[in-house]
Amino acid sequence: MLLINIDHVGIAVHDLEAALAEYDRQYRVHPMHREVVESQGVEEAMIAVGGSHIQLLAPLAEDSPVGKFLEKRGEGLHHIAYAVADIEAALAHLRTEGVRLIDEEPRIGGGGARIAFVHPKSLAGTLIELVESP
Ligand code: MC0
Repeated sequence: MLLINIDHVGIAVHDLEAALAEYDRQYRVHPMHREVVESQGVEEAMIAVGGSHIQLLAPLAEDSPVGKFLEKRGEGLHHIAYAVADIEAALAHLRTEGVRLIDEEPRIGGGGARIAFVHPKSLAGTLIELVESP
């Protein structure tokens, strides 16, 4: 199991345009990539910061994961995504350690990356995403 780096930090927002305008106004940064990921019920915008990214996430529907999160907790830190070289090996390792996986198998996320989520109840109340870049 090797965490290569922090691929991105996901932040849930109600309004993507408004959040991007604030990032521009306050930090003078712009998204390098925007994408609707229907399978996850989100529109995402990726902002490059150093060697990593901030991922702003707006829900496509109220009953999506980010929609439910916003309703319960409001805007804020949603997940941390770690880059891994071999996502199947990483999931196998976590399974061996008895960690509660949300995704037993990788699925396709933004940018065509293979991703899998680990339940926030497994570690310090933090939703973790594993990312194997294409
Ligand atoms: C929920 N909980 C969280 C949380 N979401 N804790 C920390 N961080 C989060 N993001 C907590 C709740 O407060 C609650 O705790 C407990 O987990 C159960 O939550 P729930 O509201 O009942 O919701 P569930 O169980 O229906 O779903 C939560 C779960 C879900 C994390 C399993 O959101 C999920 O499957 N997430 C993975 C997919 C996802 O988030 N996709 C959107 C990003 P208490 O203590 O009240 O019981 S997609 C993405 O990021 C993509 C496109 C990409 O990077 O490529």
